[in-house]
Amino acid sequence: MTASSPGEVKQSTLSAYYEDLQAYSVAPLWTVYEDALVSEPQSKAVPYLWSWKELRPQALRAAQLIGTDEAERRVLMLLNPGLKGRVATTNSLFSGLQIVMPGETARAHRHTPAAFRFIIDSDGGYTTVDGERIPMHPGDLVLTPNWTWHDHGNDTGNPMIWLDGLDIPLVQQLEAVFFEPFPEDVQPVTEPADSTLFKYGAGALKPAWETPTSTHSPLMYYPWKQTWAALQRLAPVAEGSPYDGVVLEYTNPTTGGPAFPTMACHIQLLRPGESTKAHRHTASAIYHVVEGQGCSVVNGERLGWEAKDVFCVPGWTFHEHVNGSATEPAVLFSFTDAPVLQALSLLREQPHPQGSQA
Ligand code: 1HN
Repeated sequence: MTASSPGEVKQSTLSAYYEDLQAYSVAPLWTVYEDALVSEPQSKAVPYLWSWKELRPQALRAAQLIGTDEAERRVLMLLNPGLKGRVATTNSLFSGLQIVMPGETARAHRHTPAAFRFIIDSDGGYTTVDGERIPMHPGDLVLTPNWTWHDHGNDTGNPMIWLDGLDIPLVQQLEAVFFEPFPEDVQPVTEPADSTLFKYGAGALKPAWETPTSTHSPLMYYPWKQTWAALQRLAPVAEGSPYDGVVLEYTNPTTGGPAFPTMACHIQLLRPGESTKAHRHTASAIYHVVEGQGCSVVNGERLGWEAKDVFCVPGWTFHEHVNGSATEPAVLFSFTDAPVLQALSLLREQPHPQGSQA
């Protein structure tokens, strides 16, 4: 038998001590200190792209297999491969593809996670939000903020598919999820058509007789017609952002701030042949390709995209965008958790030291 060295004796004494501590629900900080206080964020989420060509048939298949009478929401969740076991597309954001077939409704409910729909395929159909029936055409953005009643319906002859965006991973982490079904399947329509659009969607003009007090946008509907017109007007004349091209934020018209206290939504146009510089920020982002083709380089990885694909950029990962066409624009819709980080003084941004990734 060989005698234990002083080092070995110390190790086994420490191990025994650490084991004893477990009985008190206590652990030594010094063994995990470097894991807790990293020099900079290292997201477990990975850059990833979900292909529309692959997923559209799977959404249609879901519609054959299960009805909206059985599934509260028929959504294909876009789950980040780096976040196994979580309902999350990035650490704090969720996205999914929802399908509603002709004649179907998705019953009314409300929840504390905030949500929006960005419409991909539809001939119409609607979401009713707190009594207002909002139309859903491709490119439209419809908000269903924290605790607003919402149900969806397809009164057209063709399937509707849209991108759902929610802050549910964040709200879950905060243990603040509440959910309530509406007493009936469909909520009554009590508001005139386009009521929030007429009140709050008139550009620089807003009602002077009242000030909405909610922390989210009082405007529930951002029609594609207006979004597209704004991009078209600006693209030929604007300088744009070095990182995002001609990028516009969907704002809360009463504050000029983000649409939700937890999520900001943007639309950006990359002009023909445009490629952006690379930067990174602590906010994570999910992108949907409205039109065009190209690629984004995320953490050195090339994500090639075409119309209707979805991809994610985890927080603090360098990213840049390339329009792959020399003649056509590329248009990306995106959402981030920047408002949360901003509110907590945790939003940091850094340009890539070389301008772009090799
Ligand atoms: C939800 O309630 C909807 O209301 C969509 O349409 C997607 C994803 C996770 C949890 C709840 C909806 C959802 C969701």
